[in-house]
Amino acid sequence: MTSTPGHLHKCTDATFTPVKTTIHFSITDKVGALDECLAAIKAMNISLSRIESRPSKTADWDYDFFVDFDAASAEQVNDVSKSLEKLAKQVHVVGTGADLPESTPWFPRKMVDLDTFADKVLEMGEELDADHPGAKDAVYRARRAEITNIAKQYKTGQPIPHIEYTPVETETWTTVFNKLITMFPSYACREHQYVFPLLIQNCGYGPNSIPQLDGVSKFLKDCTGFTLRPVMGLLTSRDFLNGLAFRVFHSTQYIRHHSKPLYTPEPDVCHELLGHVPLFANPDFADFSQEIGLASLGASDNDIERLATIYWFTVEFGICRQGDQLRAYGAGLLSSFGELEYCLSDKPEIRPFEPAKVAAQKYPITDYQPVYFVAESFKDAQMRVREFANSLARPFSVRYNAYTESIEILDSK
Ligand code: HBI
Ligand code: NLE
Ligand code: FE
Repeated sequence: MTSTPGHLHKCTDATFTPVKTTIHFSITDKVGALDECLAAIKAMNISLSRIESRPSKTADWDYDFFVDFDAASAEQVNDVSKSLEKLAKQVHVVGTGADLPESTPWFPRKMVDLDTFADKVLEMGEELDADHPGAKDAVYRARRAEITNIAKQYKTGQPIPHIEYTPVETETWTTVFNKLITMFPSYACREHQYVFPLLIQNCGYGPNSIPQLDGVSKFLKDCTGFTLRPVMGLLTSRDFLNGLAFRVFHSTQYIRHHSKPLYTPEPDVCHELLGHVPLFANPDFADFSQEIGLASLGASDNDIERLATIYWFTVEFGICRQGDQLRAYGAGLLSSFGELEYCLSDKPEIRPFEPAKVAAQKYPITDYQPVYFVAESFKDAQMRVREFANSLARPFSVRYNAYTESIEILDSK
């Protein structure tokens, strides 16, 4: 007779096939606290296949642990949970494929799920259409269609195709680039200024040609794990924010109309490359952006609206205090020569950054902002947004597993 591994003898439930199970528990910072929990699991003759830790988001100095094992029976899961409850502060069994409440809106669980966003772009709003300087230019529209077609075909994991930009397009870039670099030293936040020379060195940033998204995406991946995905145009707020949960930034690849290089209401490659990219290379900013993304997964429509507004007044149009000066860190400011100067003049209204109030603020999308919110520091904005995101009503919480590029559902906050 061949011998059976010891733990299988304990399998009492004949109908139960081994199920990969995750248990989440929290412990207070104390010498040996984790050791005791692991000893209890060892005593049940269970072999763990993974253990991960993170500082708790709910209590200072607590730590969350996630352990995986192949459960031989439902009873065994129960036993582990019971024995951990004696040692740890909170214990949650995170069943594989935890059930979500039926009212939960669909959200991407794996990186490839982002492929479903490809052709779901919003039409240019009427407001935008009428204002758009390229609306009546047939050549411009045809070129846009050519470039957006790349995004339409794009699938997860593929390299982003290079685009050979025309002389007219390159000239628009040159105008924008040369104007903006005169402003950055006195208007951009220090995080932007730190990364910009690295983009010149590593990604072909410069006045003479438009950098390719592919190289920029690889650079960001090395810095913070963020990657770019080409997109046809505006996604819904929900889809766009959901992408951030995966550290994916949806980036347009076309350029604004040459007749109006210093302001456009829409995202374009100047806005993405000069405004967003430098900040996504910053680790704290990357964490902060992903935090908004994670909060958006399965959120109610109402909460999506609030998160989108916070996104708008931070990632897009945020200003911050650095030393005794105000500086821009929002991409919509950093890519617009006109608005960058305006936002730090005495014309707009400046209010303190308080997420609950920011979330309710109305804003125009085709004109300079009448109101900006100033973060006392970059870190401070990050902290406040995290707190706000944690306060949203959602009967489950999520985390991103970077190894499997997928979202794990925790059945409780
Ligand atoms: N879609 N492609 C794209 N780029 C954005 O910057 C963008 C978007 N959809 C919505 C959006 N931004 C924001 O205005 C917020 O609603 C999230
Ligand atoms: N107004 C910005 C610019 O001109 O670069 C783009 C903003 C996109 C939200
Ligand atoms: Fe943007």
